[in-house]
Amino acid sequence: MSKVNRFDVITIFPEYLSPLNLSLIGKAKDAGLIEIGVHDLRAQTNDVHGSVDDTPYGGGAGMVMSAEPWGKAIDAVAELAPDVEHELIVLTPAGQKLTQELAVELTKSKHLIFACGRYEGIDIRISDYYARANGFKVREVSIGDYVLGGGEVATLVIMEAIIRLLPGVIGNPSSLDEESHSIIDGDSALVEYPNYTKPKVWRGLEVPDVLLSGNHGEIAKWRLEQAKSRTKNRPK
Ligand code: 6GU
Repeated sequence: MSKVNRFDVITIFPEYLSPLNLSLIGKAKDAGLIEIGVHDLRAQTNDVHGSVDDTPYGGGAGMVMSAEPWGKAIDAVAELAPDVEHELIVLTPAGQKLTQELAVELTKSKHLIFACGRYEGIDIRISDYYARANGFKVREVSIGDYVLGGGEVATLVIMEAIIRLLPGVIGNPSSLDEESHSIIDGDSALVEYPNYTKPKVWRGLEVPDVLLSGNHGEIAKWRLEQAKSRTKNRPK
C-alpha cells in the first residue's frame, strides 16, 4: 500500500491541469509527498472522432457525456492504487459545496479520482454505478453557486485546498492554525485577522500600536476582535 495520497484526474483537456506542476503542489509532487496522474478521457474511446458525448434522452439542449468512456477510465485509474478505497469526486454545480471542513475530510482519502465533466454533465449512471461498486465511494462536489464550463478549474481548487493541508507540504504547519476558517470562536469559523509587515508607516498608513507593543496577550485579544468583526461585516 502506498504511503502517500494519490490523485487521478480524468478530463478531455489534460493541459488544463498543467498548474499542478507549479508552486506548492508541484513541489509536493517532486518531494514524493503525493502522487498525481492526469488522464485523457478520449484515450478510452474507439471511434475515429474520439466521441465522449451524445444527445440527452428525453430531449433538450446540449450534450451529455457518455457512461462507457468514463467507466473504462475510472476502472483503469482504480488499478493505479489497488489496495485502497477509491473516492470518486464528480465535479458538478449540483454537488455538495466545498468548504474548509470538506477539504479537511478529503485529506483522509488515500485515493481521490476527479471526474471532470463538460457540457451538460456526465450520464448519472456513473455516479450510481460507482456508489454501489466495491471499494468505491462517490461524492458530487461543487465549488460554489455559479456555473463553470467544466470541472477542471474546480478540480484545481479542491486539490489545492486538500494538498496544502497534508503533512510536510507547508514548511511551517502552525501557519495553518491561524488562517481564515481555522480560527474557531465557539462553534463558528472566523476569517483571518489583518496582517502587517515592515515598514511601520507606508504611504501615511500606520501599523496599529498594539502589534508593536510586544504584549502577546493584548495582541491575541486584538486579533480575535478583528477576526470577529471582519466575519460579521463580510458581505454575504
Ligand atoms: Cl464542480 N463544475 C461546473 N461545471 N461548474 C461549477 C462547479 C463545478 N462548481 C461550481 N460551478
